[in-house]
Amino acid sequence: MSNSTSTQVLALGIGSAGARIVSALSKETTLVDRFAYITCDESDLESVEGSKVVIDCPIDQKLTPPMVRGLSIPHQQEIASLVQGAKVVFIVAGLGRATGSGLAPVVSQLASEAGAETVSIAVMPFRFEEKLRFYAGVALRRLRQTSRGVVVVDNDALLKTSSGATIKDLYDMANAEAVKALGSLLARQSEASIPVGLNKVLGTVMQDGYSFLSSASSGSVDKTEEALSRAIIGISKHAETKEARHAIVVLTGDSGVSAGETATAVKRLGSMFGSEAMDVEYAVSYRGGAQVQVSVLASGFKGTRYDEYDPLASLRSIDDSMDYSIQSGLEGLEFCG
Ligand SMILES: Nc1nc2c(ncn2[C@@H]2O[C@H](COP(=O)(O)OP(=O)(O)O)[C@@H](O)[C@H]2O)c(=O)[nH]1
Ligand SMILES: [Mg+2]
Repeated sequence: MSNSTSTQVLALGIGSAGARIVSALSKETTLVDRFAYITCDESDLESVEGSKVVIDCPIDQKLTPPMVRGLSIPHQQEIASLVQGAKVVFIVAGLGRATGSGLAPVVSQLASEAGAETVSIAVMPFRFEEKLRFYAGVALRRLRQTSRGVVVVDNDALLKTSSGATIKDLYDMANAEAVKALGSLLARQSEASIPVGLNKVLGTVMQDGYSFLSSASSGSVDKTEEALSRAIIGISKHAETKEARHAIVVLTGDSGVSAGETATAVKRLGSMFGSEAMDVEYAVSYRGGAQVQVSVLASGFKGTRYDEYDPLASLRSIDDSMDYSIQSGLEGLEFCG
């Protein structure tokens, strides 16, 4: 990697999930230079540091993604100045509710127009959130149109267990896993890691189709093997694994992660995906514990099973421009921003 110091990398959290994940990521040592947040709800940003844009939203109505997009119009200049100067913008949002689904595609478009390479990281709804699937599917498709790369993260795959947990526990658990995976992928060079570097991450995700990021940990005898296969199973639930063309595998453990284990993981990846021609990069971080966490970022998937969430996806004739809606009676808010 030759130009890491001159590259301005921005991570932008959108909505409640996006803000929490990016804020947690900001506490890790990574290649991200700058952190920023956009949301409708000030309480998302209480303990968050960095640039912030809060969209004025009515609190007495159930918001929808098109409403939030409409309400964001007066803030477009502010949003554009957040992304100003960034060469690479990672947009992180949970999809399925109003803010992330509504704003992530707009922000990704603004960032792309400002000249940044834009990669969106889409956190998809839990299985129990069936009602959120429609908006999540629509937003994912829009992100694909407005970003150079889209990385799909499945909320269910981030959980080790859900029995007896509160929603806050689920979010905390999922965020810890997501941040560990993103942090290891975007790790800086240090004594405790052999990072993969920004160029390879971007080269992997800036491809046609979708990328998936999945991770799993194991402490068993065959921990690398077991974690690796669980991470791949996480992807196989939502995509056709044999479509994978590029992959990065990151092993995070203690100083006992051996070269042999790493080599085995790299060698076996192609056959586990059923895609022998896949090109594989790897990285190792020795800052973990006795368990091994394996993160797999794979790209080249032509579609995802989330497309089934979006009944419009199959109707090619439909007008596909982004809809902005402004509630009647709310037009005045446009000028309060
Ligand atoms: N992993 C994770 N998912 C979250 C978190 N908060 C919300 N979600 C999920 O993200 C999706 C969108 O929710 P949320 O971010 O609250 O909506 P928004 O604020 O309107 O964008 C839903 O599927 C939530 O279950 C979080 O902190 N971590
Ligand atoms: Mg919210």
